[in-house]
Amino acid sequence: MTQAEVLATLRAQEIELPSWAFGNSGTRFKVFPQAGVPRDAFEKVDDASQVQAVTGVAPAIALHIPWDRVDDYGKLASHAAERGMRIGTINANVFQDPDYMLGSVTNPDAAVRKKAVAHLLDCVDVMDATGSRDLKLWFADGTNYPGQDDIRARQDRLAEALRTVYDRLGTHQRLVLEYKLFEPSFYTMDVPDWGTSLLHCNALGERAVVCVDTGHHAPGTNIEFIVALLIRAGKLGAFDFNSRFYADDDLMVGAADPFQLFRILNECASAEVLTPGSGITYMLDQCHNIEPKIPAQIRSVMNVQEATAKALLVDRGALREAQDARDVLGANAVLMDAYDTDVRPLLAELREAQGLERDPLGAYARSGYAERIAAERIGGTPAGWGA
Ligand code: PSV
Ligand code: MN
Repeated sequence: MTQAEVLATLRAQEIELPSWAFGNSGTRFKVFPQAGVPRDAFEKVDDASQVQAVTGVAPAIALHIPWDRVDDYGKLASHAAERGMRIGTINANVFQDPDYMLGSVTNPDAAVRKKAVAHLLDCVDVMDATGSRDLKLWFADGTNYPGQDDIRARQDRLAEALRTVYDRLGTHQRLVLEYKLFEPSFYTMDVPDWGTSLLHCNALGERAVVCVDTGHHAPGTNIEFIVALLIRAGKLGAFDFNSRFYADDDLMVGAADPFQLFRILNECASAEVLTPGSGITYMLDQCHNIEPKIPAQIRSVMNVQEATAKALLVDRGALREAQDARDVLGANAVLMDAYDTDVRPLLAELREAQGLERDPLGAYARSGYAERIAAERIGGTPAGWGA
């Protein structure tokens, strides 16, 4: 790939921001509130637009319903457009209502299942109003004790609910099914892994695709292998990027293991699926509990960009040659050469060429936005994920 092609791909890449990253969040021990936190989805869009303003590659914000419930979603979409943003993925939330203690769409009680499916269908209505393409489904559903419920029956209930939702989608819309190894259910999750997600997506049809949340695997899992398989099957729909040290830590992407992020993006670069035409949504799914939220999102976007730039710099010709020559060390060296490249000057040049400042974090700090929202956003209820 020539330098011009590398820059063009980096320019075209889009990284979607999660609305919930801008609200207050924490652990089950404590939420430490921050000054200037948005009170509603409109203010979350405002904050997200600051990330876009200094990076130029983050033009979409994902919503979580009902955390981001508003009376008029069309108005929210216009508000976003006025700020150079669009509404991206709609994330359904069927894990915070007391009725869902034993599951939502897999609950043994048909009335609870019906309520959960109704919410998912409401989310498709939201997509119609915002122009969103993707409905992202993550289910906390599962069991805590062996024998608690019938594993196969739960899969049947899940399949039935997914079918109802899939059939409601418009022809341009997609169902994106996320998996998670454990938590909050500890014995079985109903969608614990990529295989389960893929089985359901394959049964549903072409517009059902898998979401890989990087924090949702056992330690040591080779995530890039999963990514390669899903790309090969045409079933990788989205990433939820974040970092984990221990469980689903939701820390900034690239903070815990930048080399893993590079290896994942290397699979995407080698398959040439880094840009929006690929149908893969590159999204962050993070919470900033102790760090300032807007700079943390900027840092995360930069981390994805840096790993992407390194992946694009892999000399594919030299790699193929080394692989064909059975040159184990040579092939590995080609990859490591790219990873060891300092791409920060290249990205600074890219920004300059786009009319942006070379240093996004500095640009944000100098904008005075943080001080302004801290002074202006007084009163109201700061947004948080504990809706
Ligand atoms: C669940 O852990 C998850 O990764 C899902 O994507 C949720 O929608 C998101 O976190 C936000 O809590
Ligand atoms: Mn996620």
